[in-house]
This record gives sequence, C-alpha cells and structure tokens, in this order.
Amino acid sequence: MPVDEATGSPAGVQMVQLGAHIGARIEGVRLGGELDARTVATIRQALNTHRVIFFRGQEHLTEDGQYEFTELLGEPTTPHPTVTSAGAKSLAIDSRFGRSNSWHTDVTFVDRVPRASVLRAVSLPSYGGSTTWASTVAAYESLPEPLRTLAEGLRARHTNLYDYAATAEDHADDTVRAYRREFEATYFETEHPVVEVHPETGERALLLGGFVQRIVGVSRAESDALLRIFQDRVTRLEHTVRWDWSLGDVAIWDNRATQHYAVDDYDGGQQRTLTRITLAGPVPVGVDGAPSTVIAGDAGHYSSIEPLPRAA
Ligand SMILES: O=C(O)CCC(=O)C(=O)O
Ligand SMILES: [Fe+2]
Repeated sequence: MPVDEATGSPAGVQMVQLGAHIGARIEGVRLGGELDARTVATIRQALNTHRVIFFRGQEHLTEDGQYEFTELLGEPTTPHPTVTSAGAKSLAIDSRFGRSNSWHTDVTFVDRVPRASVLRAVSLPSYGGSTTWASTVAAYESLPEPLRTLAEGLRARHTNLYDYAATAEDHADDTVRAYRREFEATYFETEHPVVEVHPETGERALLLGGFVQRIVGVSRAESDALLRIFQDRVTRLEHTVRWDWSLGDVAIWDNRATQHYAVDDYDGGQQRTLTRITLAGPVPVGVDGAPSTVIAGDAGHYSSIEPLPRAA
C-alpha cells in the first residue's frame, strides 16, 4: 500500500486539524471491519494527538459495521453498566430518553473508565443538536503551577446518581424518568484522582465531569469551589471543538483526555438518535501512581480492564 512519506499515513488519508488543542477531521477513510492495519494505526495516533476525530460520509455503516470497526481499535465493552439496551451491541443515544447537555466524561462512575467512545449519527433534527468536546489535557496545562499541584493531590468521588437538584427545572416526562431509573438501577461509586496520567501519552489530564459528587476530604462548599475553578478551565472555548452533525458522520474521542456536551438546541418534538460503542480502558492512575478505587458496584459485566501499556 502506498504511504505518504511525511506523515506515515496511507496515501489518500488526510488529517484536517480543527483547533490548536482539540479536534481533527480525517478524510479518505471508509470505516468498517475490513480497514487495513496502517489506517487503524493512523486513527489511534490521531486520537492521541487530537483527542476527538471526525469522519464524514460513512452512510454505509450499520450497527454491525460500527461494532466491527470499533473492534479494530480495542475491545468493545457491553453498551452500558446499567442501561441494558435490550441485547443491542451499541448504546442508543436517543433524544426521547434524555439529552446529555451537561459536561461529562463517559461512565466515570466505574473504575475501568472507557478508553474511547465511537458515536455514529442515525437520525438528526433539522437544526441544532451539535456536540462539543473539550480537552482536559489543555485544561490541566493551562492551570497556574500552584493550582496544578493542588489538583494533583486531590481525589474525587464519581457516582451514577442523577443530580435532581441541578436538573429541577427540567420537566422530565415518563420516558425520561424511566430511563433515569434504569441508569441508576445499580449504584456505582468510584474514587478517581483529579489528575490522571494518560496511559499512552504520559500527559496529565483533569478527570472530572458531571458524574463527580464531590472532592474527597474537604467540605461541600470547598468541593464546589474547587470544582468550579477546575471545570472553568475545561470549558474555556479555546479548549473546545464543536461538531455540527450530518447523517453518515462518526466521531471518536479519547475519553481519558476529554469531556463533552450535547447541545440541546432543537425543539422537543424532533427526533435525534446516535449509536455509541465504548472501548475498554485501564483503571486510571494519579500522578502519585495510586489507581482509582471502587467504593460501590462491580463493573465486570460492563467491561474488562485493559492492561496498561508496558513502559518503554
Ligand atoms: O448526544 C450526543 O451528541 C452525545 C451524547 C453523549 O454524551 C455520548 O454519546 O456519550
Ligand atoms: Fe457522553
């Protein structure tokens, strides 16, 4: 296969960077289970460099094709720790069940935080419904040194309980309430370091987002204040990239280096559906080498634990 000398990528594969800190579009790739090893390596490398990558024109992809492609990147998990998805291979992200319009990293309430998520657009509203990702590496790196040191010494508890107080204004209907009950059906709680060392790149990243209940060892008010300081760095617009979906689009993000937010700016009656498959990841490790610890729940049925890459 011809290879571009400068990039090492297969000829015809083009990387279009979308921002200084996060985001690239990859052109010239037809996703599926038959993708060649060099292109798969290019995609893995792009994820480490750009955090979230986008592909257009993948209308041929079915749920099976999405799964077979995802298998080339690693070991897919089951759809979700609690949402059973009725035997499907992927998790339906369906606007009738809820809208992920809060900043989060996927499934951080378990110890084996997924390595990456692969999301495919199935039906879209006529306007709105974009998704925004933020680099948690850029967030960490932008902190002044004393705040980095502070963050490195902290740990936070993450759970799968909805924060009803925070969403009191959102008038959930029966379908949404049933989905939330399923989401919370088994209680999971995990303590993670606030700063995680990325297992592949060695970079440091903030590990926070919407499943955080509180920072350990400080008062509720202090926890809230600290979370505000750190989260403000994550959501700085310079650290984000926003994607306007078209049918046939696929997004893949490094779930160890990002948070994301689904923008809820389409009207209630409009249907929006995507399918998501997550990849098994290792247990996060802090700057001091201490891994995350399970407080409640066994996520063994959701995901295996990806072994950490061996030190070079
Ligand atoms: O609806 C979206 O665009 C993203 C939803 C989400 O949070 C996810 O797929 O993990
Ligand atoms: Fe998500």
